[in-house]
Amino acid sequence: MSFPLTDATIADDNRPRLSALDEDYDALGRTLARRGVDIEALTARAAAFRVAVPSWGVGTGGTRFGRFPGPGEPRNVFEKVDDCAVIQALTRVTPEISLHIPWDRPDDPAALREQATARGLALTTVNSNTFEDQPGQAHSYKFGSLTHTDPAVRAQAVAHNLECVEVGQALGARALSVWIGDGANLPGQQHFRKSLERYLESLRQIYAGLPDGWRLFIEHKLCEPAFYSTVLNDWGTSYYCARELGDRAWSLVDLGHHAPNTNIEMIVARLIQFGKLGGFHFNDSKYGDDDLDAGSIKPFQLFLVFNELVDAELERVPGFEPSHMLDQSANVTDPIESLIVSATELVRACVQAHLVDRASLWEHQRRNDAVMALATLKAAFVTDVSPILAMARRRAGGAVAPMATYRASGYRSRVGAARPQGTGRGAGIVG
Ligand code: PSV
Ligand code: MN
Repeated sequence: MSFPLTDATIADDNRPRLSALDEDYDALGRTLARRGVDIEALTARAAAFRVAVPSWGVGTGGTRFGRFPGPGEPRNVFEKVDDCAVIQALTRVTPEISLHIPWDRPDDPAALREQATARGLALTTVNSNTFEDQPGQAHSYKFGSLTHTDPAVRAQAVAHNLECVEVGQALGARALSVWIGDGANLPGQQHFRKSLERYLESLRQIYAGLPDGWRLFIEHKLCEPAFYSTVLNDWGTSYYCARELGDRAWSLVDLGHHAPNTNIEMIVARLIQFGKLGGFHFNDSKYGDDDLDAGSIKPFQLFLVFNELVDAELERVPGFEPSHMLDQSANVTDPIESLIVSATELVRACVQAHLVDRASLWEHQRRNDAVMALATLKAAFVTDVSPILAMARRRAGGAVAPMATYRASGYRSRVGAARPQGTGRGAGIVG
């Protein structure tokens, strides 16, 4: 199937929207100038924003009650790369993919890398999977993987992670992301301290196998699939482990992995301050690890997270270089559309955070003027920066109106016809 979203087709679709965009952009530029803000600097920041798309996000996700795949689900990693390329062609902020092994284990890594490169994409992070059993594996992960009581199971899980690194090297990746489902379902099932010791012992072996220039991300999660306790349950434990492991180990914050109402922006600030914020899995949630589109439920929280990130960026905090990744599951939407929306919402939050008048904010903080401090944040948050996002995309060759251009391209119905289903495994997160 030929790739329908070329620079030329996107430019054609942009054309009738350009004069309105110019008008809106100029009007916003004048408004911002009155606030002492240079719109061009914000547009440049929007254009420089990057977030990696999860290979597993382009398939329909599911819950334990079922999965309802849509037409044209990618049947293999090559088709996933094609779908990711559509998101990048339209948004121009997603030139990276994070992969999940074994879901995406390529028979021919060189061919996969070549295809990604041809589409202008890089395969930057590999995620290991010891949270489910694979056909033919010697030991089960039912009672844990890297922290299992049986050393043979731990050795198998360590070996899998090292294999992920090997595959990642062939693909040009530079980071291994480790999330384990290990934990307990009932009080008394697991010895808290011993299981964490086993976690560290296993991770030290993985850390020792990291190639030069690689980073190790460890991802905490308070529950699920273990519903009483998990081994790497929170950011404090993650920070402790990352510090124990060494300079190349970092904490990864998945927004959905916290109890409802947790102050995630403060966790982000703490990890920045302690020099261990490695990156994010962005998504949104109402109740648990809902994996909803970024910014769909708590856009103000997303803005506040970016407020911390931008604050650190502007202050040039040493070693501050967090990886942005999406990790979401589309159950009822076209996954490509959801990922486009999420990527856009991240850029929006980033640009809005750059609009915060920091000198005023600090002054209000110094004077303990809580009302004005919040008002300063809100002034940035309520500014509609859509023309900046659209202008940044247009100048980079992307779509002024990505969703409209995507729908007009007919991509979904084309892949629906070109990818008969029924073979291979589904592409989305399993329920
Ligand atoms: C676990 O809930 C998680 O957030 C981890 O990042 C996994 O790798 C991913 O979801 C996919 O299931
Ligand atoms: Mn995650």
